[in-house]
Amino acid sequence: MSQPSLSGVYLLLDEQWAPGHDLRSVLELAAGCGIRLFQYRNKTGSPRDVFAKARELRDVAARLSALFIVNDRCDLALAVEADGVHLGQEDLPLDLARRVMGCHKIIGISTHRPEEVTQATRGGADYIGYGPLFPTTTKETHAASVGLAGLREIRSLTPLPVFAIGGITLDALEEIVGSGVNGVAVASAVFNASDIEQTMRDFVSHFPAPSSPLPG
Ligand code: TZP
Ligand code: MG
Repeated sequence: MSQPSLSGVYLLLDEQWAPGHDLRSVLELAAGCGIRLFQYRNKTGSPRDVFAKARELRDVAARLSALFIVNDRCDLALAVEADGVHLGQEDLPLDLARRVMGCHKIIGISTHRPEEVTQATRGGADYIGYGPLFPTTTKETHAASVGLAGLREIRSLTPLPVFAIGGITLDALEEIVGSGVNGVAVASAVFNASDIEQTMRDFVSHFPAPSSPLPG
């Protein structure tokens, strides 16, 4: 199986955004479609409950050699031995998160304005989420949509992998990829699809396959 990297399709796994789906099965199906990067998001469960669910998903991801990131909480990310944590602008500041996570774990951060992209880059993030790209009903956000022009604008501000997020659909994917982003973080376009397997395959097909590991 191809090596995971910080690019391509980043699937957001949140029970509230995936009614009727078993997230472990979705993760397994997604990995079979070529998705190598997953984030578990749970804003409502108790820490113990979130830990138990994250641990199950992390085990599936590890078996499939996919990267597994936990949203919001460094403690839970470490407790489940995730590959990293994804922070928002209101979560632990990057320098403190790095102190908690150590230098080998991945730290991603959501950004909504060019200044936040620059700050995250200087602060030592490993990747950046940028958005909302387009309006979406999945998450209530007060940030204005950045649009394709906004995505192009920040490309030159950071050498870090950038994932566009928010309202991303297959229709717009060619243009989104053309803006220079490294990947897209998605939920509703996958979970609301009538054929989620085909939709995931279609998403993956817009990105180059990660290069194979060197022999030997
Ligand atoms: N931030 C902005 S939109 C979003 C997050 C975490 C969730 C994903 O949005 P969509 O539109 O369901 O792909
Ligand atoms: Mg957060």
